[in-house]
Order: sequence, then structure tokens, then C-alpha cells
Amino acid sequence: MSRAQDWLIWGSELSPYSLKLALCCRHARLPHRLLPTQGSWAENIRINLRVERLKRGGLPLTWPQRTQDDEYPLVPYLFGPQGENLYDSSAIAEWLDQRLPDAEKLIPSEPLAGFVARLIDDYADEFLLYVVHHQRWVVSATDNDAGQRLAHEFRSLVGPLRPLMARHFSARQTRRLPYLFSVAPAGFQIAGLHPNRQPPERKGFPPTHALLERAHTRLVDLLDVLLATRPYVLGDRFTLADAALYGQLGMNLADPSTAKALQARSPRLHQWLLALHSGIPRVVADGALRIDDALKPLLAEIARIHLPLMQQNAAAHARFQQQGQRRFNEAAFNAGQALYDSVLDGVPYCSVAKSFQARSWRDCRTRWQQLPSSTRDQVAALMPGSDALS
Ligand SMILES: N[C@@H](CCC(=O)N[C@@H](CS)C(=O)NCC(=O)O)C(=O)O
Repeated sequence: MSRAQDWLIWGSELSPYSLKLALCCRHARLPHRLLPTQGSWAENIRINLRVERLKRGGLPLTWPQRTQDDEYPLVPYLFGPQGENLYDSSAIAEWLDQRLPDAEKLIPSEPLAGFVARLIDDYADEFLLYVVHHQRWVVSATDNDAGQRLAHEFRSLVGPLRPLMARHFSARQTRRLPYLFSVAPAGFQIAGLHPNRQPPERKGFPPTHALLERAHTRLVDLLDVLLATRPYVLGDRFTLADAALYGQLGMNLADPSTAKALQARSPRLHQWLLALHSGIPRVVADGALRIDDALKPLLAEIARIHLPLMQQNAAAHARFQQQGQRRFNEAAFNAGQALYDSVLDGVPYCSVAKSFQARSWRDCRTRWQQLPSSTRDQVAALMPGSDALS
């Protein structure tokens, strides 16, 4: 197959959603390259312009359908040889499923397994991002080389400016910590770290470092136990739930302090992430899925953190919309607008209302309402707190 036939992912190994998307493409056997790192100078310029044209509405979006609550990210995007333009790693998984037989679909067609796979995907996309971004820029702040790795990926475009790009990107991601739910306690300092790499506190925002680190510890512990009983999260074959958890937790495989702690504390999970990072998922036995009691700890974690956070965000978003607020997400956060206070897992927090999360929660609740009542009962039996979905 010539390079001209390749599908192109505009993304980065630093991005959990790019890792997730690339793994889904490997699973679907879609021939692809990751740009800019695997692209030529000319290709990278061309694709970069294609991203900008798409964002400005100058090119048709193949999939998904957008709503006013969605926003285009920096990465990832998927571009096809026949002019296809796609974004959003979960939506692309849906799109890839069209080309997969039932027994290999990323989103299982069985109602119970399909719903649970999407719920785990939402939890990973909307909350775990906060946990792993914190692990990189706080817990692994002194030894992560993320900035250099990004500059290396963009070497064909930035040439001698790589060191500048590396520093700029690291400072940027550190500055964004409070927007991504990681707020330092007053006076928090990491010895030996440059001032623009010090994890920030924010006036009026309660600290959340401990909340995120406890959530990380609970998750890696329960996944290490779960993966001792099955090759993939939902059973004997790979699904979107695996891709989503791998995308987020796999991002920290390159962050030394977090990776070392993960290997020591959750060796099976660490090995599982390494295997997905370098390989193609395989179907084990007859690929049966098991939505059973073994999933209760993971679903309890989702009910403990993700469901209340999505509910609180959706309520704040609706409240601000009623008040005529039109700006949400990072732009509002940076302007000190659409901020709300609440409590998560017993910890007070302050955050900005996020329209894309309100949309994700709306879609999740629609899927819940469309489930047969017997399936809702099965979910409720496995996940106390599922009434939050009603
Ligand atoms: N829902 C999107 C999320 C993509 C996303 O949030 N990407 C991050 C990079 S990992 C981003 O572009 N963040 C905005 C920024 O860094 O300015 C997906 O699943 O693909």
C-alpha cells in the first residue's frame, strides 16, 4: 500500500487521545501514520493547513456531527486519502466500527456491554485526563521530558527552535493545570524547578492535588486486580474501554516518576499498558465479554467521581446559559467566567463549566434512556448510584 493511501493522524504521543486513536486504528487495521513525527516537512505543512481550514469551516467534516457545545481540539484529527476529515477519538471509534465485524467492534453491539464500554470511555476522556495530566506535570514534574519529545515530533517544522518550543510547551501545560482540575495547595513548591514549571495554586480555588492522586491510586489498584482475571477490561477481547484507559494511563509510561511507581505498585497493569503501546490487540478464546461482578470496583469508582462531576458540570452549564453566558471552557476559565464551586468525593473544588462535557453527559443519559429496562437493571445491580443517569 503506497504512502498516498495512508490515513494520517495529526497528533502526538504526548496526547492520551492520540494514543487511544492510534490503537483503535491498529485494531481496525487502518493503515496510518502519525504526523508530524512520521511526516515530511511538506506533508506536515499541508496537514497543518488542513486542520486550520477544517476548524474555520473551510472543509467539510466527515464525522462526527458537531453541536454548539463542541470545540475543536489541538489534536487528534484523522485525515483520509479521499478527503475524509474526522476528529474526536470516541466518534472515530464509532466510525471505525462500520468496517469491523460484530465480534471485533470497539463499541460492543450487546446493549449492556456497549453502554458500559461507552461509560468507561467517558470517564477516561473527561476525568482521567485530569489525573494523568497531574501525574505528568506535578508528580513527574522534575523528570518528565515531554517538552523535548513534543519538539522532536515537530522537528521538521521548528528546526533550531526546538529548545524554545520544549520550554514553551512545558510552561504552557503547567499553566493549564488549574483548568484541568489540578490546583496546588497554598505555598506549594517543588525544589529545583524553574518558576514557570511550578504547579500553580489559584486564588479562591481549593487545592485538589490529593483528590487526583487518591483517584489515581484507587484506579491503578483496581485495574491491577481486574487484569489478573481477564486479558481486557470487559473480557476476552479488546474494546473502546481498553483503548480509552490505555490512552490516558499509557500517556504516563514516558513520565519516569509515575511509570516507576506504577510498575512497582501495579505490575500487571504496567505490563498490560506496555503490551498495548507496542502491539495490536488480539482476540482471546472466543472473545467473550463478561459484564459481571469483577467490574464492580471500576463502576463504583465511576459512580464515585465521574457521575457526580458530570452532573455538577451540567447543572452549572445550564445555570450559566440561563444567565446569558455564552463563553465556556478554557476561554471562560482564563477570563474568570462561568466558574462554579462544588464538592467531589468530599473535597471542595472550583471549576469552569465545560460545554463539551455537558454534551458528553447529555449523550450518556440519552444512551441510558434508550436501554431496555432490563439492561438498566443490570447496570444498577453492578453500579450503585446509576440513578444519577436518569
Ligand atoms: N474529545 C477529544 C479530546 C481531544 C483533546 O482534548 N485533545 C487535547 C490534547 S491531548 C487538546 O487539544 N487540548 C487543548 C489544548 O491543549 O489546547 C477526543 O477524544 O479526541
